[in-house]
Amino acid sequence: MKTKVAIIMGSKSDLPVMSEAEKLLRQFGVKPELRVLSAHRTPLATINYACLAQQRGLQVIIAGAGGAAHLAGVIAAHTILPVIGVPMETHALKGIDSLFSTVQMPAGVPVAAMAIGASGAKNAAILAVQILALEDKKLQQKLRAYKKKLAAAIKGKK
Ligand code: RP5
Repeated sequence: MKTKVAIIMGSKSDLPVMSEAEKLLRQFGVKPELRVLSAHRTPLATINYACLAQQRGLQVIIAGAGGAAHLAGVIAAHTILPVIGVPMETHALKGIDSLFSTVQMPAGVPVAAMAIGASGAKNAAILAVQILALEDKKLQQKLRAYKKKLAAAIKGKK
């Protein structure tokens, strides 16, 4: 089966957080491809990847980056695929820098910005599954089951 979801990240140091997205996607039976691509360190490779993504069969791109986090925006500038941005927590500004860089896209080039860090990575995976589920009844069932599990889990908490 063709890979439909990509998880890209600005540095290998983002992997511990972005692997949360991978784990969750795999729970839904979606196997993503992972790439380390940087908007400022490997700009040409990043643009090339974004330009070819759709013709390679990808349907959603999740992009995680920290600091001046322009990765998701640069990817979104070069593809018509939906791009989900995950702001990494940072040492200097606790991820506020990443959040603002990811969320404040000027009109015309949207990035679906998630929460900072692991919560954002997990939500990015669920949103990607929701996008794929528009045309996939099995994924719709899995999403319903997932929501039921979430509801059951809070009852178990004190
Ligand atoms: C960003 O700079 C990356 O996405 C990462 O979050 C941050 C720090 O990168 P390293 O210095 O750890 O490679 O481009």
